[in-house]
This record gives sequence, structure tokens and C-alpha cells, in this order.
Amino acid sequence: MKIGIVCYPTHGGSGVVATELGKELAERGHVVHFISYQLPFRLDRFQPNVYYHEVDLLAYPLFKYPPYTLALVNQIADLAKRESLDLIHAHYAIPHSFCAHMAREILEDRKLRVVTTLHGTDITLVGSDKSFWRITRFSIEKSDGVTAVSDNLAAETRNTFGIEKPVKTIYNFINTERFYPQPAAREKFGCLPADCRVLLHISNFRPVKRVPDVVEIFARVRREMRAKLLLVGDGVQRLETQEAVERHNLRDDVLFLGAQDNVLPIISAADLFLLPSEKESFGLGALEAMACRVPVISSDAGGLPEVIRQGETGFMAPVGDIAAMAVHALELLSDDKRLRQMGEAARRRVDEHFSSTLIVPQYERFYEETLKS
Ligand code: GMT
Repeated sequence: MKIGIVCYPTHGGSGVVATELGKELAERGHVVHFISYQLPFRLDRFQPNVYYHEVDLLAYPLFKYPPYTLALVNQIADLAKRESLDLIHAHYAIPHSFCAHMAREILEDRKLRVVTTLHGTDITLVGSDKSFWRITRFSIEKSDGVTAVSDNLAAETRNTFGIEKPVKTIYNFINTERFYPQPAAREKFGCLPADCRVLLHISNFRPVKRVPDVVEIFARVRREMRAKLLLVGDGVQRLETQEAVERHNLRDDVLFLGAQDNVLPIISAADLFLLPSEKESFGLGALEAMACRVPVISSDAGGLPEVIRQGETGFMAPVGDIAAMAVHALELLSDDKRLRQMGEAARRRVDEHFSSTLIVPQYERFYEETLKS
């Protein structure tokens, strides 16, 4: 198949999933064209069957807001025609799904299919907002196939937009042959003493992630044992998070590592992953931790219960229940054997349910069905 993938290029789950999917599809012989405003950060090396097209955006003094979405529509239409694409796969509804639909309208190409994958905040925060509700609903209705990254998100989509259209769940995935714990990761870090526990949080530091809660949980753990907290990512909650670190006098034990392209060595150095999100349609970060045998302590928001098995691969507590999350963290970190067993179970769950070898064929089948429809 000849597939156009439209996605965000930055650190964020939807861009990671889109890029990893494109790379996997290319390895299986499909021709994949990425369209974005910047090279997706996981598209870091040359690979056969993969092409990248940057959206050309004309700067003109009249434009207070350069019309990126129009340029994107134009680019998709040009590419689809030039390369005779079979389908456009839009990751994150806004604005990608709408743009893909408009490109098809311009081409008047009834054979070109549009598949939309809903990732989370495109429904739960942005799409459900009055300013985008109608256009998001329209884009979903006009797509030839719609997938969501969890049953929870599929249900929320149906409720939010009152649509009858089927929304197929296809979970996030990991290439388990490439993503596994790195040896001697802790030693390579250089500043993580062997006798201390390492807790980790990775996100884009947006309010939905509740990053200050991570510090509150860590503060309770730190009172009981030697521990360090690694914070990876950056965003609007960084200042608030730094304030929480200062308030608890934890400056020496909390390392702000900023946004990182390669998280594998960092996850491999951790004992526990914290994800106390307000909303989380799937939680790709949690899955990456599990692949590295790192159990997860999280909230029970959104699709997290579809990823984490309570008491088996980690623990969940209601959103904002810092005390419960801290108790679970302490319980695990004080018991080497349990921590190891949970890490093994976490990895097993990834291998058995979320490996790319299981999930990518689901996308391929979905494309084939959509092309036949
Ligand atoms: O909001 C984010 O965390 C980023 C966002 C994205 O689209 O870039 O992540 C969403 O998509 C990921 C990939 O499907 C999911 O694993 C995340 O759970 C989801 N985030 C939220 O729902 C908050």
C-alpha cells in the first residue's frame, strides 16, 4: 500500500505512535510518506520505503496567524496525486483529519481513503471544546475508518459526539525487539548511587499530567528511604513542579532532565514509573516503562486500566489520591522480590498484548478493510 501519514513531529504520544507505525509498515514493504511541519523526532535515520515531506508555509505580512492547515491540505492533495496514495492516515483529529478530508475533496478522488486515529486530548480536551466540537465531529464522520487507542477513548468519543460510526480500538504498541532494558544503565548515569531507589516520570508537563503530584508522591517516599526522582520532559507545569521541589526541600534529589529524544537508557535506570494523570487515553510512557521491566504507579484515569493490571504490573489509585499512590510506591520499593516480579510481569504483559508484531497487523487489516469499503 502507499500510505500518507499526517502527524505531529514533537515529543508526544501521538507523534511517537504515528512515526513508529510508519517505520514498521515500511519494513513490511509498504511505501510510507510522512507529512508534518518538522521532521518527526523518532524518524532519525534513513530507512527504505520512508519519505518525509515538510509542509511549505508561505510567510506573508497580512497573515497574523499563518494558515498552516490550508498549507497542509494543499500538501496532502499534491502528494496524494503525485504518489497515487491509497490512503491518508491522520494521527490526532485536529487538524489532521479535517485536512485529509479536505485534500480528498479538492482532488475529487473517490478512491483515496482517510483513516483517523484518535489519541486522547484531541477528543477529551480539544475536540470536546465548543470551539472545535463541530469540526471534530464532522472529521470523524467523514473518515472512512476511525481508530482509538483504547476502549475508554472509543466510548468517550461516542458519548462526546453522539456518533453511531464504529470506532475500532487499536492499542498503542512497542517494538519489543528494540525496546528492552539497557544493561548497566544506572552506572552510566553517574549520579545515581547504587543504594538508592530511582523514580521516574516522563511527560510533556501539561496540566493533565499533574506533574506536581509526582513530586508530592516522591516527597512521601523520600521521607522513608534514599531515593532520586528523574523528571523527563518540559512544558507549562515545569515552574509549578520546581516550586513543589523547593517547598519540600528536595532540590538535591530531583533531577530535571528536560525533553529527551532517547528515553530508553533513562527508563532502564529506574525502579518505578509514576503517572498520576488527570486524563490518559492510553499512557504510552507507562507502556515503555513496562517494556523495561519497570512497574507503574498511576491514576486510574481513562484507558490506564486497560494497560496496567492492578497489583500485577503496577498499582492504580483514583486521580489526586497522592497518599494511596505513595503507599503503593513505598510498599513496592521496600520489597526487592515483589518489585522484580512486577517488573517481569509488566514486560510479559507488553510482549503478550502490546508488541508491534501483534498490533501493526491490526492496522494493516484495518487499512485493507477500509480500502475495500
Ligand atoms: O497529551 C499527551 O500526553 C500527548 C498526547 C499526544 O497525542 O501526543 O498523548 C495522547 O496520545 C498517546 C498516544 O496514543 C497516548 O498514549 C496518551 O495517553 C494520550 N494522552 C492523553 O490522553 C492525555
